[in-house]
Amino acid sequence: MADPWQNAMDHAVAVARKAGEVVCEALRGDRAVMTKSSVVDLVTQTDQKVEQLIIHSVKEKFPTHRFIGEESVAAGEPCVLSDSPTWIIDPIDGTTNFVHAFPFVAISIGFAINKQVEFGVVFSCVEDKMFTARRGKGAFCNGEPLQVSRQEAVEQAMVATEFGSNRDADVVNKIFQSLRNILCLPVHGVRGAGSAAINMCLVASGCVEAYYEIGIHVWDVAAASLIVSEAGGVLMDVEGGDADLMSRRIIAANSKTIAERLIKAIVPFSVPRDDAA
Ligand code: LIP
Repeated sequence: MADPWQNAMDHAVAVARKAGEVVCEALRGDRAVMTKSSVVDLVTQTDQKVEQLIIHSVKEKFPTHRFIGEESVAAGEPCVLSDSPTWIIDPIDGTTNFVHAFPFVAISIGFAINKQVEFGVVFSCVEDKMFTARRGKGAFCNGEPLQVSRQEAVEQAMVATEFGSNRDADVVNKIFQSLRNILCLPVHGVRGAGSAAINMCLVASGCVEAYYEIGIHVWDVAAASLIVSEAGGVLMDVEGGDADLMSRRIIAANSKTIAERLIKAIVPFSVPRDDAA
């Protein structure tokens, strides 16, 4: 039977590529910076322009579909994941990288029905890497199949994480306690690309065994969550149990063994959910 969402996925890939051209062009010019929830939570006109470009283009083809977009939510739109077909968009994942021309930025487009991600597209535009996954059909980078690492020994693992944009001293202490615990397991190394979506694609590609972060949003991880699971990885909450895309906490790993070992080392802290009223 023909895939009912193939058209939508092809459209997501095409619009992500177009958005990537806009982002790469903007990287060559001036980038005026504005702030959102804190002085280190950055946004630029390019984030807003690219989100509008994607939403307008999708609306023309799929007028009844819904959207959760990072910049639309920042502008006051509700962040609700219903059972209806919903496009979950981060126009620039890695905005701080973008501001500094640190070359890891991605356009992230996830598509969910009945709260389940059906396809995910992450375009790391400076690297020119198009990551895609369709539920049940595998994950790919520029058309090549992806497979997570088979390493099960945490002492030989590479772990990715980020510091996020919360500078509350108690939160920063907990982030450093987790890092200390993980470094002392020990692990081979800790890295961070500056973009949740790219970090998760690194898990899917087998370059790092795991990525975790508390404080991310549904638009950072929706598309990449399917890319990880279709590459054979697992998604969990940082305190164990199933991952919840709206909870703002995630661990994506090559295996349950690695995820559970890291969960024991992570010091959790609470953040308001994306769908908190
Ligand atoms: C970013 C995430 C990153 C996190 C940042 C921010 P944005 O997304 O990709 O993992 O540490 O605080 O949330 O804001 O660039 O789309």
